[in-house]
Amino acid sequence: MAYFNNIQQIKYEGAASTNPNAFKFYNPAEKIGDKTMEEYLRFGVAYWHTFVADGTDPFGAGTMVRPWDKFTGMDQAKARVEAAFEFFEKLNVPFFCFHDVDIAPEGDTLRETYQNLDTIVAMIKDYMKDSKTKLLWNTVNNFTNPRFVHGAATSNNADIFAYSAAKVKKGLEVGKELGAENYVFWGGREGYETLLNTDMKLEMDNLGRFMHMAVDYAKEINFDAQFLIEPKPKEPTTHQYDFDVATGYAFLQNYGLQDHFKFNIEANHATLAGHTFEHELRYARVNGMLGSVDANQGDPLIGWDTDEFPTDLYATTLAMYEIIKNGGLGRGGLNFDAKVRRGSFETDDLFHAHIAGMDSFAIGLKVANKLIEDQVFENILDDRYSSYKEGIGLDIVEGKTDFHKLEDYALGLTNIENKSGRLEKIKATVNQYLLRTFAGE
Ligand code: XUL
Ligand code: CO
Repeated sequence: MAYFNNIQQIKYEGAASTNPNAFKFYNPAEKIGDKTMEEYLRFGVAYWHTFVADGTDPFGAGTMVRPWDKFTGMDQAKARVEAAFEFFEKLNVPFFCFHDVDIAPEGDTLRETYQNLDTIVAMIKDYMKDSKTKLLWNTVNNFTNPRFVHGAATSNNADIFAYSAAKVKKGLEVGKELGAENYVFWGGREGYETLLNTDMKLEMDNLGRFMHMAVDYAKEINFDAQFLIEPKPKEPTTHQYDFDVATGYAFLQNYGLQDHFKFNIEANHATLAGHTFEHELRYARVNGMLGSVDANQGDPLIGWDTDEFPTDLYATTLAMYEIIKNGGLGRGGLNFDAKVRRGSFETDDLFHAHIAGMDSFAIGLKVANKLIEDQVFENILDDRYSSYKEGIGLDIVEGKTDFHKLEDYALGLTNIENKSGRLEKIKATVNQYLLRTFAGE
């Protein structure tokens, strides 16, 4: 059965195309530096937003009626798998991602939930045999069901800690079965509302214990996926333990986990934390911790996680700059953790949204590559930090100074000069690159 009858294979038609169902900039085989666009961009479709979400928001019911909604229960889950693989093929995406509950409904007992999962996982495995689309990552949803009201691994209730562990154990087995490249931990309710009833130390210690058990079990079953922590500062809890990359990195180091994890960085989570997307990517990159990306964007006027498809070219350019400087994303990718707006309720919107996101990252990749070829930021930094290349600056970075030596030096200074940071000139240069990269100049 076909679910997207009116959509043909999405192809690259170039910047002048007016076909809404074509790529204007994403040309998978095109070489950018030493890799193809497809190798750099490693796009993934998020199962939950694309095949499960229906546009429900806190004030209104779902607006989206999908072709698979004529079924319910396991029949609907099976229809979603068929639709998903048709969608992946038509869009020509290399990857997809899911939570356990996205692919199969929960049963009345954990055992029944496992059985539902096994049935759908076998079906997905079968479809993957004839598909180029692979599993970028899977995870488990330990936050939606009311049992997770006080958290999962950080719940005050030890039974919930155990239940959460069982679900992650199964998630690791599913990831192995489907050859997942990564396994993601987003601490949905791993945080707290108020300290008035929270033992922060016990909760964080338990989270550390939980992660060690996950690492151990993956080793036991020879599941060699890259483990990723996905930071988010708030929502659903007021204080999430994995607030941002820096906080997550401190947690990993504190519990001796830093060699087993990298980060999955989501743009909208970065902005919720009061950072830019590129700040989080840079923090991870310079610490060797950049693993994968949840590619979306937030609304600057709204203080929650709107998960929009990424279309801000300035942001995609600066993100791709970090990714190229990282030598690519390795086993990671760019997962569209993004949903069509509630008003974009027609099924065609799913294609248009992904095309918009893929084209925006393709533009970002080309512009960032040009900026790097011309060493634009590298030259700016070279000049701006030139005081560390000679004299006292060189002594500082080579570890040849102490406070006595620095005081002697400072006392001898008669005239200190600073140079302009030239921010406006730099921003104008980035704009020039954005506009000229596609003008062929
Ligand atoms: C929630 C979020 C999740 C994770 C996976 O904000 O980003 O969907 O990506 O659990
Ligand atoms: Co995400």
